[in-house]
Amino acid sequence: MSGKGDIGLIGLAVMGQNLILNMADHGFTVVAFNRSIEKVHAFLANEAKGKSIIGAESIQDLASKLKTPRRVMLLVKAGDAVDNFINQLVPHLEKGDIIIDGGNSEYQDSERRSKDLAAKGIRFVGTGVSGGEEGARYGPSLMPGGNKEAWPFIKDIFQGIAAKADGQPCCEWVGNDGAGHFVKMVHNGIEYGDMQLIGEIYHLMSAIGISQEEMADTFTEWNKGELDSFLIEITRDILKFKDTDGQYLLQKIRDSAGQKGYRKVDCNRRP
Ligand code: 2AM
Repeated sequence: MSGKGDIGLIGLAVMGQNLILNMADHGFTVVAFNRSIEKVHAFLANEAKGKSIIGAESIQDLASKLKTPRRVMLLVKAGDAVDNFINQLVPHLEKGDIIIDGGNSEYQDSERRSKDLAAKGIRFVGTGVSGGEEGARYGPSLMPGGNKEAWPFIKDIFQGIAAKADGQPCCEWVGNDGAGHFVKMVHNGIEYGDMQLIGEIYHLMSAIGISQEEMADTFTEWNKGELDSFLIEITRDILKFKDTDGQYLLQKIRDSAGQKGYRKVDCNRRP
């Protein structure tokens, strides 16, 4: 493909791949790179085939294939991997170029990176991304913050690919330095509070002998009114879901969970 890329994206796990495909669907040319290069080749040969997506063989190659000011987005594991890629990128960037971290970084890390990079003339953006794999592919909620000088250069891409609510993009600049990841943390806190409430309601309903069928009916009703939301909706569907033997699946799932990315999620069926 001729012409330079609008944005580079590093990290071809499912979130990264889906964001790239979403950007390509919205008319942007994306340069893709990953630590294990075979993922770049596999992506180009499959999901990215025929789309405005270019592969890069190295960080230097990625930088050389981008329009300036360069925009490079990271979708890699939070922590050292982000710092490693930033360190590798900086020698190949120029003043005014933009590094965007779209991973689940701690906001204090984003504050540090924003300040360190500003001292080098590089504009840093730390952005919350919400909506999971489906959201990344067809419309995430985006919470960008960091060096505001970067915003005019990324606004079209970000608001273009974001989910729309009543025609408005679910994406606005949220503030300086670590603000994007801070807002994402608060967003997650609200979500986990909501999940806790749903868990306690399920526990209470079970304790007073309400059948699973009646619970599903109650959640169905709740989802039609003021409580209409994704979490109430999926709880309704989970309550209704039956295994191949006709029994409710929920009762067969062990009541324990681990943390994604650190420990395998432990919600296997009971033996
Ligand atoms: P990989 O495919 O080479 O493992 C999610 O795990 C994404 O983060 C993947 O693209 C993965 O690259 C990348 N990643 C995880 N840890 C990394 C590290 N220490 N350095 C670079 N990339 C890393």
